[in-house]
Amino acid sequence: MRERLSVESYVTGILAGDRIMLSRAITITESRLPEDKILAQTILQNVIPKTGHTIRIGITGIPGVGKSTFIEAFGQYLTSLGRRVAVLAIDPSSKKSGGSILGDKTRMEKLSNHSLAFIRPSATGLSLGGVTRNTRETMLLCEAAGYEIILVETVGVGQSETLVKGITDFFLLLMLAGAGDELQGIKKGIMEMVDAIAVNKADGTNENAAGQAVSEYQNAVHLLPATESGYNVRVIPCSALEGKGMDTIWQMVEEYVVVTKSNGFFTKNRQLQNIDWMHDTVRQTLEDQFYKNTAVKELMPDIEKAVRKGEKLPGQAANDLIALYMKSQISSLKS
Ligand SMILES: Nc1nc2c(ncn2[C@@H]2O[C@H](COP(=O)(O)OP(=O)(O)OP(=O)(O)O)[C@@H](O)[C@H]2O)c(=O)[nH]1
Ligand SMILES: [Mg+2]
Repeated sequence: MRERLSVESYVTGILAGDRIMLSRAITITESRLPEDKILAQTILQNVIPKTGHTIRIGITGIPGVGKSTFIEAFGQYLTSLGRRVAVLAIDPSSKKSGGSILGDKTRMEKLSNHSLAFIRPSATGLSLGGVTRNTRETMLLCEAAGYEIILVETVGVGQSETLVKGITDFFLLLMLAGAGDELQGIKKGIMEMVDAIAVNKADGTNENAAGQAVSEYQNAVHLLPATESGYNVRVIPCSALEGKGMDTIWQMVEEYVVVTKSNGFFTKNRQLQNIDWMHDTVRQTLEDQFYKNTAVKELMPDIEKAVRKGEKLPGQAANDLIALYMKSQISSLKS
């Protein structure tokens, strides 16, 4: 294990915008060692006052739609305005591949070398819940280090969209012209979750088709119920490859912030996200403790066997395990 520094060293380093200290602190939040968990919480506690004055943007869309290319282009646009940008990924599928954003660093070559940008590949080998917690903590550390715009790419399909939606302020869906609506998540209700839609690859011979798609999605968006945020979802074309539309998208984000800060939604949404974070942590912690419990681990093979054979109902088996866990907790308190 790498040697750990004092809490002060990390905190001072992060607040001074030291990228190495930031990276090392993120690594500590990713660690599963109990002493690292305590250290990570202490670091976070100390930097919390410096976080939050930021905009968190989630970016989603089917594989190949151009999310990474978009982040490279959008990130460069933002840094050209002098803004500091951090890029993170939610990647529950990275167990095998080792994190696809890592490979993406080549796709984000210019951005990753920019002094105003910080790109962090997602941790590997974590559970879905672990990835979310990690991204939340990484986000706060980046904010404390002075990154004012956080871009979160969803990697992998399914639950990651909901997870990213649950930790960001503004949710952008990238789409393609003529790729089949069902495939792109219209049926999955993603359109109801988004704050803006950008039809990507609006360049070359694809430009007309993209324009057509923009009108179609505009019509589709009008049919959706009014948004809770009070901001009207807009649909625009863009080309991540050519860097087109980046200014319009940033303008939309800024408008969104103005609207939702004045009607109170921005703050309310973040408050709810924090409540969710707390509940997630409770669930996660209890689950971890339960499965690490020695008595539970000892009984597990037998009880699984009984369930497999149909000798015990799953619910009953679960209750037995929980009762055993509680009993061992009580006796450990007494001793
Ligand atoms: N013509 C054109 N090609 C693009 C554009 N944006 C991305 N591409 C290309 O589309 C391919 C996929 O782009 P990525 O940025 O890797 O897409 P992604 O959504 O991050 O993909 P995953 O991370 O695998 O889900 C690459 O070959 C890009 O060069 C664009 O605006 N126009
Ligand atoms: Mg990508």
